[in-house]
Amino acid sequence: MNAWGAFAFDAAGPASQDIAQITLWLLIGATLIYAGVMLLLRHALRDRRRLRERALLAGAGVVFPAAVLLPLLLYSVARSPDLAAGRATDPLVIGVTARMWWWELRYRDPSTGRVVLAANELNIPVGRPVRLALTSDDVIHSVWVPALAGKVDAVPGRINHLALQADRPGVYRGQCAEFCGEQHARMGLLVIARAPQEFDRWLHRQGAGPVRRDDGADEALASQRARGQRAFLQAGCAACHRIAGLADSRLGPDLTHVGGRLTLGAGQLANDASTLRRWIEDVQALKPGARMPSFRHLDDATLADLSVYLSGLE
Ligand code: HEC
Ligand SMILES: [Cu+2]
Repeated sequence: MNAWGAFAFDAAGPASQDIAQITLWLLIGATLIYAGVMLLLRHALRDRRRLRERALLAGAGVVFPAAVLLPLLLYSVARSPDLAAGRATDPLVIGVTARMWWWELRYRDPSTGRVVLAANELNIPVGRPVRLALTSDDVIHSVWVPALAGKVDAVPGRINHLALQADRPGVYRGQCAEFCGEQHARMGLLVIARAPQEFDRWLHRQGAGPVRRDDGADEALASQRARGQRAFLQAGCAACHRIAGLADSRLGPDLTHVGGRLTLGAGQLANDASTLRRWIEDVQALKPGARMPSFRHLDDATLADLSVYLSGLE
């Protein structure tokens, strides 16, 4: 997990570079202020002389704010507008709806015009400006991907924008940055920056139905998957989840391509058949309070069928 970029000063895109620069200048300003205060303190302690009132008034009231605070204020105000909306005229717009405690993502596939749903892992093309259109379905959340951009709130009933761009391929760790309840700390967001053609292929694949992993002629596996699919419907998973062509609820993350994600539970667990099984069996132990019940009453065989079926959806 440490390979994920998550450090604000290791900026991987223009917005985070802007922020790193602003931070640097504010830090230099703050250091100057600190040094000035320490000099004054020394002066007061060592020489035991009081500053003359006039000097203090002129210095602290006029010279200091004009020379230090005003430039810093103007500088940071002048650079801020670009950060929210971005400079790009034709960004890739991605809808992001924050939920307790995961993210629903909406793309539009330009080749078909269709809306493509995804969850928790924000795939973007390298080098292209992206604009997130952020909202929330319950309480206020906030998106922060330190290596790529600043922080913007997701507020119910509003759409806020956040410009973000990755100049290097990679996986960047993001996080909900506004306290939103019990599992706020486990509301991660991964940004996966891919080469443009690879991104186009990814988007196209997400828009299509689930693709079963090619297992050749493994009939035992194929029938286990078929049992898993039936169990999905029988156990009531379809009440909350969408799998294209099978189930259509959006109370929980879209599972049409869940097997292709790196993680489960909004960045919490590496995704494989065994973590999937643990998740289904006892999500309340892994992410207490999550808006999904544990399925401890299912027998071992059913849990295995379900997890093999789901991890095969890529
Ligand atoms: C009452 C609604 C509800 C039901 C029923 C439900 N889930 Fe969920 N499920 C959710 C929610 C909400 C989440 C997101 C939890 C979180 O990360 O905070 C989730 C997350 C998941 C995830 C992780 C997805 C990801 O990308 O992180 C999987 C896998 C999953 N559910 C499978 C199932 C299966 C299999 C069943 C049936 C046995 C099921 N769910 C039944 C609501 C539900
Ligand atoms: Cu939160």
